[in-house]
Amino acid sequence: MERYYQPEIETASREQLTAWQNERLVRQVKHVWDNVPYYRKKMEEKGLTPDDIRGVEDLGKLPFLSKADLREAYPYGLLAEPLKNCVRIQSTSGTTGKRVVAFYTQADIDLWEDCCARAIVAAGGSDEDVCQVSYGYGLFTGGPGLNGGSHKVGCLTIPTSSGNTERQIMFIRDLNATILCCTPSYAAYIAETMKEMGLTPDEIPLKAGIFGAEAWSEEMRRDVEKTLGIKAFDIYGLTELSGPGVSFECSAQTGMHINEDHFIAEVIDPETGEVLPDGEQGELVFTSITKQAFPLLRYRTRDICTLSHEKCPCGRTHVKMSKPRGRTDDMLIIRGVNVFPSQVETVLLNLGYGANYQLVVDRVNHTDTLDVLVEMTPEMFTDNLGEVSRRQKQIVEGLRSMLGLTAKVTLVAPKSIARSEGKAVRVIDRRKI
Ligand code: DLL
Repeated sequence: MERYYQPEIETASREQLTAWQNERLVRQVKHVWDNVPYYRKKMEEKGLTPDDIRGVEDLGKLPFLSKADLREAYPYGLLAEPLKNCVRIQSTSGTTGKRVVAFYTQADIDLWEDCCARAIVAAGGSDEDVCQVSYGYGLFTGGPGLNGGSHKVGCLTIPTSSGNTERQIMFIRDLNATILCCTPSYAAYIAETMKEMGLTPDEIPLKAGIFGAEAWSEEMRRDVEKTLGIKAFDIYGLTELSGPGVSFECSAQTGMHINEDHFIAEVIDPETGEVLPDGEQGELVFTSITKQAFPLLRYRTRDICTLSHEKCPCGRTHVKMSKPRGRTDDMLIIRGVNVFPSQVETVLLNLGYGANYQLVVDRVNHTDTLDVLVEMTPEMFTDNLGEVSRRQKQIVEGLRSMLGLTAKVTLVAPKSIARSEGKAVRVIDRRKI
């Protein structure tokens, strides 16, 4: 029997969802117009007033917001509530340029935690469960979001944060954690450490994992499901919209339900801005219709995926997004060919390697080069050069048929690529240095 955290919302009819979206969008546009001069100016430039937006069918008239707008408006330019109404900020890691700082009222935190609670219940969680939150706590939204969701569900929450992997395993075993929340790359690292400690999946009480914050392949899902003896669920979100829980996977594990009572999703052609139909791949754009302090209208995420309104066996009615392949800005263009790290991951896991790899891109004599560093598993580690060369050729072939590109492959010793406790660093692009 499928269980839901908020059944009346999660299984609402399409008519009901549209009615909520119409009413909330109109209210939100007015709230932004009245309180965010930055966005009001953008609307005025398009000759729009709030009266032009009467419902979801008018969404396409509104201007887009991009990361560049967030940088320009930093820190308070997109704030829609007086600071005295705000109770928290969260922030992105900001590897490029200025950080994004998002503001929350107590109501914003509540709706965010509800979204995370929906994800935990969809992964089979209840007040009988022990939920270990091994996402980082602090400015990153992963820890605080799932912590709040776990409380709402009534799970016993273990707020380990990330890092100290042996202690993570000790808590999982001693306190019988049944649900693990962390990035998929950290889940793989925890699984690897358990194996080194001589533990088998049936000696670990976990039954489910809620993994997100970075792109991960279906092959990686199968791998962590096997090595941890769990069912692994994807969860998606971004700081700009609240954090984890914008969408989450259900028992069907075929895409993530977007919480449409709070976020309206569109997929657009990143070049032209044209809205694409279901099934066509493009850039995901979100409009938050219930957030008070930091409401973003038509925010371009740069994440690439497709949408589907097909009926889901779990009974949830909210639209599903496919696993994002990665961001437009993670996409490498190598000798004119588009490459996503997740495609390389698929090839490697299918050949029996773990998810420990790195793409090094450079430019030599005006030509792009791709060197894929691949870690051998301890079982395949050998100093037999013939065997190493056979393996390298096999990977080169696999990459050629997946990417249509010849890459150099370097096999490296087990444990020589740094492990990640948060989001893994998969690409080193020397062309940019
Ligand atoms: O990563 C929020 C989060 C925390 C989501 C924990 C899930 C679990 P940011 O640090 O702002 O927020 O990064 C957001 O990460 O635009 C995507 O590119 C990527 N991302 C997040 N979840 C997924 C996922 C958090 N499930 C950015 N699959 C987003 C692929 C993901 N990419």
